[in-house]
Amino acid sequence: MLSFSLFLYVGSVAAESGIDAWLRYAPLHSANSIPSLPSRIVSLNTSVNDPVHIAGVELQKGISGILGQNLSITSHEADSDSSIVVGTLIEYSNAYGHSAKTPSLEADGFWLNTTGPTVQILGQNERGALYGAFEYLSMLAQGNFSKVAYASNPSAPVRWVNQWDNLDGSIERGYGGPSIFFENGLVVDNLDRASEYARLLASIRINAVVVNNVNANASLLSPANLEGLGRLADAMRPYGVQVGISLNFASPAANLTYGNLTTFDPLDKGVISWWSNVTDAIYRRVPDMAGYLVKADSEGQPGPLTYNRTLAQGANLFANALKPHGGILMFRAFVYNDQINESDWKADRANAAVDFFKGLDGEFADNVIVQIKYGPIDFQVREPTSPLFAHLQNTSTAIELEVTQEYLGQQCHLVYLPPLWKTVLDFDLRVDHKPSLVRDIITGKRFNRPLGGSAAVVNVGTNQTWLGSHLSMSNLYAYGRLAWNPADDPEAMLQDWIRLTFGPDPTVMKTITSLSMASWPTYENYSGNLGIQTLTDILYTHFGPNPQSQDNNGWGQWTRADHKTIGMDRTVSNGTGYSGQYPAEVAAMYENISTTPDNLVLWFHHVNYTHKLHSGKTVIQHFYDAHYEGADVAQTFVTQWEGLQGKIDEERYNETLFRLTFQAGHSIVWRDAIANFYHNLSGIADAGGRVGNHPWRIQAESMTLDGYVPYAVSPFEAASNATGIVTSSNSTTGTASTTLNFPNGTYDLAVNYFDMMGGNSSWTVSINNHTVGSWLGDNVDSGRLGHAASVYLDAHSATRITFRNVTIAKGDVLIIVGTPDGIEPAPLDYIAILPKGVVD
Ligand code: GCW
Repeated sequence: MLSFSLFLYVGSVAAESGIDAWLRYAPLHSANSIPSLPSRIVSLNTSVNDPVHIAGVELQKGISGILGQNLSITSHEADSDSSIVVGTLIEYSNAYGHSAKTPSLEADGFWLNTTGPTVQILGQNERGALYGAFEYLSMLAQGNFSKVAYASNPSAPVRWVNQWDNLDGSIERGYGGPSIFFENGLVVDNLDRASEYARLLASIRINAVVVNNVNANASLLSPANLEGLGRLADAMRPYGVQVGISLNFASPAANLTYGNLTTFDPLDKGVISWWSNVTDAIYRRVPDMAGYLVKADSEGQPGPLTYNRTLAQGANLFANALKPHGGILMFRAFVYNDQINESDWKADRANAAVDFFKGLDGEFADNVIVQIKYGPIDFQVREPTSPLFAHLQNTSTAIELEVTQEYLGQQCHLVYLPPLWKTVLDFDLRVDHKPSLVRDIITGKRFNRPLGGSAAVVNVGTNQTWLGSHLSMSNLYAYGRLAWNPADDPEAMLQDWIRLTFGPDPTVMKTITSLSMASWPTYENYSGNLGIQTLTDILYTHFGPNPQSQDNNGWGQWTRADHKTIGMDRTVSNGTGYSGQYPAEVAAMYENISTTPDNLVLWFHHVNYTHKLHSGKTVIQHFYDAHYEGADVAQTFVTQWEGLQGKIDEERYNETLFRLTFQAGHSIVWRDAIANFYHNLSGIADAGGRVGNHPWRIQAESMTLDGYVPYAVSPFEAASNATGIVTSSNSTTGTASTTLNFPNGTYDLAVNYFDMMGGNSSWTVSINNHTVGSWLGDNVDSGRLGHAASVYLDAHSATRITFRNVTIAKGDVLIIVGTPDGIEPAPLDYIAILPKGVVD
């Protein structure tokens, strides 16, 4: 027995690519406490594409992996042996001649009973049976053999994910590689990854995937693509995952062979019949298509407003075509004018959704769901709850979340999102002075709506890790859990995910819990504070810092920062009136600065940098302190992770260490950029004396340069001292040297360089002709970091590499030799010689 468990243990630290995510079915270590399980699986449906059959196969596979027991699958109870019975309630009563005693189950719900010799896993439908099987396997995989008997029902019928996949195979805001669905304008031939994705999604009870980008290409409706969609739907159907598609509103007039009208007016008879024909054609190939998702009149997408029709008239066009087939129309509330004028004090993009939709409540067909982003702007690090949730009382709604970390570090920064999502799901809008939690609104409970639920933009790609980062998968896992039960606890969900993904080791559990739970507050600290938004570059990559990109353009993600003041005045009394979009109690809280929480003060109020927060700090000092604290904590993520060496397989250990190390360096880029920007703008010194003060740095431009020339970086705050160095041509090597004047000792040597798209420069750093290290600037070109890349020296390309424990003596000569490649001129910013414990 002992050698057996040892064998299991060794097996569990073998290299893992991440492809199995939380469905690894890794062998349990503590084989001695495992009670005996039933000896067979009774699967009440044997047709290979039925979720019940899949459930049986999954149980067999899982139990073999987790417990090393090989169970047979039969179609019905052969003798009186104990078994694991899986099927629908109806299949059960047909097979046994009596109905199972279960509490009432809703569509997709299941009953799990492990109390008797026979384990019952019974679904209200096929999908429910599969969900129950995954639930049981999740228990076993976590070493939980307790006797349970309970029913689990979904909070809402719509538990969808959206993929922003383009037909050419790229993914808008995707950081895990190209599409698993499309390439070269068509659905891919090999749909294995699509099936595997469906399996993952089924295990977290997601029931539909919208497979293409909301910025939709009309050629998705070509005959070849309809055939492809059919294959996609066939690949996912066994897992109970339905396919949905995003539509381009102007498709009927698209200049394509099958779009042959001159109008896309939603009230035009030709347009109406065009859509109903197309819809019928799709349902002939995909009889269970979930429905459509439509982004209209937003960010250049066509919509009904072109013809002075309302958004409801636009939505109902599709809803009516879908109705006979039982499909749902998800209509996005993300409608706004992206050319508003900042010189108008009352202009406010945040007002748009309520302005556009409020008057339409009740005008949408009953199979329409309005899909509302959690906040009024766009997936920022913190936003107040979208007030639209309070206004649509006769319309079904769903919340839209983003698992893909568009504004939140693009999977290169660890951000566990459920605590952020919970600020919205658990928010009480106090409609009519009654409890009105967002989670009760979207599930239909608060306003008695038959439909509703959740959608999350996920954007997995062909990367073996799915999202590009192992740790980011906790967000997908927890999204599914919250879609099923939005009252679930973020930390508890996380810990289930950790046990399933990395095993039960208590240190692993403790460390990943601590990193993940600290991650969102940390990212908020070094990105955008007090409700000012993420402060990333909204005009380019959405990745690194660029606070000035928020203002002086029509996108309306303004901060209104000048040399004395900052923040959007969204009050009714003096501002944009946005706070008045909330029901009275909430409106009153936000209208008044004394009752507005600090973490949203700049969202609602325009104040001096010296304004005192409830915390007692000034706004500007809070900015400085938060940024330093955030970057400090991000450094500890690396050292905490290093405590897990040997406790996690090397592959996932190293890949995660690489990302956390990148994050630690980039958090300093963020810290410095934001702190310097506002320091420069306000002229107010940091009471801590840190901003602009870097005693351990040597600026590259102040070294002795040969073949390197100084380069003024834009925006200025993206480089230390606003300046970097680049080789004087793209083909000549450069040398930067300096004599070190630090006390003798052991230091960490950090080098800040720029890793641009379009070249893989190389560098070697040496001290007294002794090489300390060499590296290649290939993180972005190789795709190792999947974030949106930059072709400039800026805060997106700014990267740090650290060599630890370098012995340095006064008078040592440090030389960096840089060799350019492609368009990348071996750019450098500075070096830092860091004594133990110093972060700079
Ligand atoms: O967050 C923004 C993104 C766009 C996206 C848009 C949307 C698909 O920057 O890339 O477009 O929102 O949600 O429609």
